[in-house]
Amino acid sequence: MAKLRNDWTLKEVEALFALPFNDLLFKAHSIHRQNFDPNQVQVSSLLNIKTGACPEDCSYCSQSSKYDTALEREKLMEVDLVFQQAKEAQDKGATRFCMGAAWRNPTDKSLDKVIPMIQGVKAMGMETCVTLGMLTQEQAFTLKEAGLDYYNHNIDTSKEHYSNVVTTRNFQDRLNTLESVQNADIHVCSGGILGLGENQIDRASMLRSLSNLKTHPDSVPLNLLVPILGTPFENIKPPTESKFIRTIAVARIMMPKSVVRLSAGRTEMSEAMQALCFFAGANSIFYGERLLTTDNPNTNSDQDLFAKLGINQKQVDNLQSV
Ligand code: SAM
Ligand code: DTB
Ligand code: SF4
Repeated sequence: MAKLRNDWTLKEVEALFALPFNDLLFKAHSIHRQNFDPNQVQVSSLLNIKTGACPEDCSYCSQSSKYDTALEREKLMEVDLVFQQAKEAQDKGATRFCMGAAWRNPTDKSLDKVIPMIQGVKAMGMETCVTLGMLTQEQAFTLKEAGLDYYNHNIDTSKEHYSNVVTTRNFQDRLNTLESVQNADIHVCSGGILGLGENQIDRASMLRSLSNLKTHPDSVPLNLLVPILGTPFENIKPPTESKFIRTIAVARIMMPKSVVRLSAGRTEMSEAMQALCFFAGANSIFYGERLLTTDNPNTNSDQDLFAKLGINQKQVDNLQSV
């Protein structure tokens, strides 16, 4: 089995993107089969535990306070409501529950309120994930102690394109948090968004940054921008389907053991498009009617799609003990 690589050059990544579509998909699918059950998909459900009024200016986001997006702000959710939502997600078949907060970073006080949520969801037998913004090293250790399985923190786009998307933090800030999470031995979930006005080199550069981390992220979500009215990117032209599928295939080749998640944007994707994404190496989805603030396909249609494709859902394994 080939060694995991952390030394991809941009030229090499660009060469993968430049392969004829069928050659690229064949290569990605072959690697996928060597590392995973090709008919198994992991499903995670999302819950926004704190909505809106975020001080960051991410040009794609409904929750930034800088844009008028018609989203009602809400304070941190009560823990019982979180458990109720987690239970519903579990009953529908989700094995991981990911809680997101519209924060630039959590204060220590707010982190204290998230910890019982993590512990309670874990006690239900689900894998836990949170996405709370930038963390200090100390906070990452605290989350590890609480038993957190995954921390989601996306690099979103290339280092080169980053300042066209967000100006209130920089690319290195994202890498610093990822390093703190890795130091704390929490599984890293990090990926990006396609459709932020980036070009092919940006997509290559973004994947290169992910694959050249100290260790590959355990999970790599690839989102298609969900356009949000009122944000600077409300009318941006989406990438073509083949560009999106190619990005999944290249991620699969570069990070052969990482779980690649076909993330936001599935409501706009046909069944055939999603099937091709699975063929190209995607083996996880967000499952449930809601992402954070926008819609996702309903669970019945996802179950229907899984049945048509003969896909089975991955069960929880190796839950870290609290
Ligand atoms: N505030 C924290 C942060 O930004 O890290 C956590 C929540 S934030 C909403 C989580 C991720 O959702 C972002 O990093 C981005 O990749 C993704 N996201 C946000 N809005 C999106 C949109 N409209 N379309 C696709 N992905 C989006
Ligand atoms: C990720 O990569 N995508 C999810 C999750 N990680 C937190 C979020 C998608 C958000 C889509 C827009 C919304 O619902 O607000
Ligand atoms: Fe805030 Fe996260 Fe949205 Fe950026 S992506 S505005 S940090 S909630």
